[in-house]
Amino acid sequence: MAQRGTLGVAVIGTGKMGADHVRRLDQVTNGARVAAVVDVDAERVKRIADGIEGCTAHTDAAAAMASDGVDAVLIASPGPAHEAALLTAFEHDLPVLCEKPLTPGSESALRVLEAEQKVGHRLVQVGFMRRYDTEYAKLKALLNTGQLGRPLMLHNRHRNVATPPGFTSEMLINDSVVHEMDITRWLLDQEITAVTVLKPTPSGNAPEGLQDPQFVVFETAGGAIVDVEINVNCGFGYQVQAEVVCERGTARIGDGHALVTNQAGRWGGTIAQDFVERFEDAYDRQVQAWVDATRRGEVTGPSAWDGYATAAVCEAGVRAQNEGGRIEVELVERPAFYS
Ligand code: NAD
Ligand code: ISE
Repeated sequence: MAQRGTLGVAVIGTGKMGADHVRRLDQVTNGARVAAVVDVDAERVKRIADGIEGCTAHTDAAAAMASDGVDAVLIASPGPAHEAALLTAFEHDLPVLCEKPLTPGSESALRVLEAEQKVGHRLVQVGFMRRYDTEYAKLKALLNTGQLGRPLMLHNRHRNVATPPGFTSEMLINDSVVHEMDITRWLLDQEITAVTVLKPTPSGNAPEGLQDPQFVVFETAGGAIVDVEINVNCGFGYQVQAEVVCERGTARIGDGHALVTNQAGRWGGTIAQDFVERFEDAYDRQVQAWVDATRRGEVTGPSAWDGYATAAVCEAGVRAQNEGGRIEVELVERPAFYS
């Protein structure tokens, strides 16, 4: 299909991620412009709009989506606000890039799936941006060749420097491990069937009452075992690492060896300090791929089904965290619409 003109994007939510996406769409991405910005914080949204030619400021997402020049929507508001914004976008038949989570629970995610199916064609890409990270993409391509054989195990480490105020033990699953849920399903091309959460004595770095770190184990439909160290007050840096152990070999990413220095009797490098730095390239590639596909009239990338499936795994994960033991994931049958 022929490329359409410059894509006018409404960005909903202009906090840490939203402001970064506004900058990206304005300065990095080809073929797009920020047509409107939305935030419940009126001063913040006006300040951001004022910096971009032709961009309008709104405190109401519906008004922004109805405004002139808006062809697509990027949702970067907090998870609980996603469902309403998605349903409004569907009313206007607007393609959407929705930051993870699609919605914070499987019931609300199912409502989104039903609404998208009623529109009759796909509109949603979910912001599981790790799929666009160069290293993860290489790992996926290698697994797809089959040369390593069947994946048996996947080890993941997910470390953050420190948690923001209000970060809860459930958020280690819902906000952080949700990325490993998506990457496991994508790399192994299998659904996750059960979750177990083990809880070491909390780190002295963790705020009072926060169960951090946690050790999460997934079982998959094909019999692979996946573990995740989630450790969000490690203090030293932002690290995301993965090692797949297959029948005929292993493959590992995320060691951060892009630049190694030798100096004064020591060797080493630096560690990224947050996701915006570690995954800058992945966010850029994700948004460019979304803009390109949208201008071609296509929807690609992680779908609303991926958003629903991860929400269901999150629910099992939070139950495993609270109740202990192994909790099976409950998934509805995948509609043909998402095959
Ligand atoms: P944030 O708190 O920094 O920003 C959220 C912004 O949304 C705030 O400015 C707030 O005023 C605004 N807001 C709140 N309710 C709104 C509503 N109903 N309509 C419009 N604006 C509203 O949060 P954040 O860290 O930027 O996270 C935003 C989203 O991005 C979340 O879904 C989060 O899970 C996701 N996220 C993704 C990644 C990633 O690596 N992909 C990283 C961080 C956050
Ligand atoms: C945050 O919401 C993200 O999505 C980051 O990618 C993740 O590393 C972090 O733990 C989450 O809180």
